[in-house]
Amino acid sequence: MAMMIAGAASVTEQVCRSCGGSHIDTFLKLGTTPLADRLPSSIDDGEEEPVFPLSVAFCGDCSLVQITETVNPRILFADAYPYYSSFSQALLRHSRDNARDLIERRKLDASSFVVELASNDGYLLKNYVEAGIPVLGIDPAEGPAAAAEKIGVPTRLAFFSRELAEKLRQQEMRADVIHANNVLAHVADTNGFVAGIARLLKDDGVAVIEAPYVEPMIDHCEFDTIYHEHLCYFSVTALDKLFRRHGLYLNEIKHLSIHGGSLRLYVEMREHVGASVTNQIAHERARGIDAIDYYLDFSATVDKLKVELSTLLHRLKASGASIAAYGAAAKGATLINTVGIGRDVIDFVVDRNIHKQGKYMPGQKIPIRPTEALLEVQPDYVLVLAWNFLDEIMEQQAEYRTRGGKFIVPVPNPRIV
Ligand code: JHZ
Ligand code: ZN
Repeated sequence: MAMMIAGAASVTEQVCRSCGGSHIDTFLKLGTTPLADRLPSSIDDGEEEPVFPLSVAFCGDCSLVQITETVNPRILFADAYPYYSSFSQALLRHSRDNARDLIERRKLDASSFVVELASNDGYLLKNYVEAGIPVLGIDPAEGPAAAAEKIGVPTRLAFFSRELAEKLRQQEMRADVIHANNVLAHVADTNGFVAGIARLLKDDGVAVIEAPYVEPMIDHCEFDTIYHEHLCYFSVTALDKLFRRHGLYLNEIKHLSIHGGSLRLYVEMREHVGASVTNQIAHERARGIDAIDYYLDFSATVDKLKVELSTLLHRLKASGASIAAYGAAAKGATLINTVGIGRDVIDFVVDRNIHKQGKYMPGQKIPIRPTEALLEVQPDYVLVLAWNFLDEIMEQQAEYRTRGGKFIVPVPNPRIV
């Protein structure tokens, strides 16, 4: 099973990250790409950007979809990690509603304890702090963790693991609620992370976990959400097996529209599996999501999208149009590097995240500017790299559109809106 790597920059896994089985079949190869959240500070800093293979495989034993290369997490997350959750209003609303719902449903108060794994800049836990509920954030990325502390969210600068859970438990810390949003797919030691959750949870506690769902990723050709940070692409079938291995039960799921289609998982020590879970597992079986065949066309679909997008952009460019892009998202790095969209096509990328502005997109080295640049320059088209926040972006850029600007949405099929 996937264990990490003392000094190596990356390792190629030979067995499944979850079950350890050896029946893993690669069904998509995206070549080699640079790291999606490692933004160069200059066009030519004399330093070669490291690239790593990006291939996706299916485990015939436990159904888990996963990439085969594991990049050292210290390289991925600790060093100048630029992702801050709080730059999307939609995400902040989504997180506040989640916290309020749990406070009410679980009757949380000043005697409760809420932990978030990968708490980033405190975007979620701040809602509990405001309600007077004790919290602890755990996150290895220095910048976001410091931002969380600044707004009053106590944060431990660390990777969560089985060992850390053990330490916290020795200090009498056990959680009523453990949040883990968009992190389960990111950890190299999948089993250690889940075992840690089992150790830290109170007997009647609940882990509330969000992760992108593999079904919409395949059905809507969201191949750009594949990058080295995302080691796993979960189905309910694969998740159910993963949790059971550690004495945890996936009792309830909710479907969320965030990030192109995600799942919210309610995981507990006590088994009382609800219809939302059994129905979804039956659905996955009926659609074949638990078998390799479902994934076999994906590579051809991705190739078709790549050609269509590249053709569209080059046609617009040849007609004299100017094109910028919106969102220096990690998924944008996969898109531009696998399709081959460079500075000859895109003049600049805009992003609200001040930690990304002034830097460059990985690989293609397209400059990242503040969003105000769209009205200053008024490019004819804007390729939306953060298409998962399309509604929020369109609303915010109403003036750019009124002046005649148009958006290009890359997935599931390139289209102009
Ligand atoms: P965003 C993130 O991936 C981070 P990314 C992470 N890799 C993960 O697992 C997935 O989510 C699920 C900017 N923006 O969040 C902010 C604006 O400028 O879709 C971001 O830089 N203006 C851990 O990076 C980027 O766009 C806006 O109005 O692919 C969005 O990136 C909004 C809404 C966003 O995902
Ligand atoms: Zn497996």
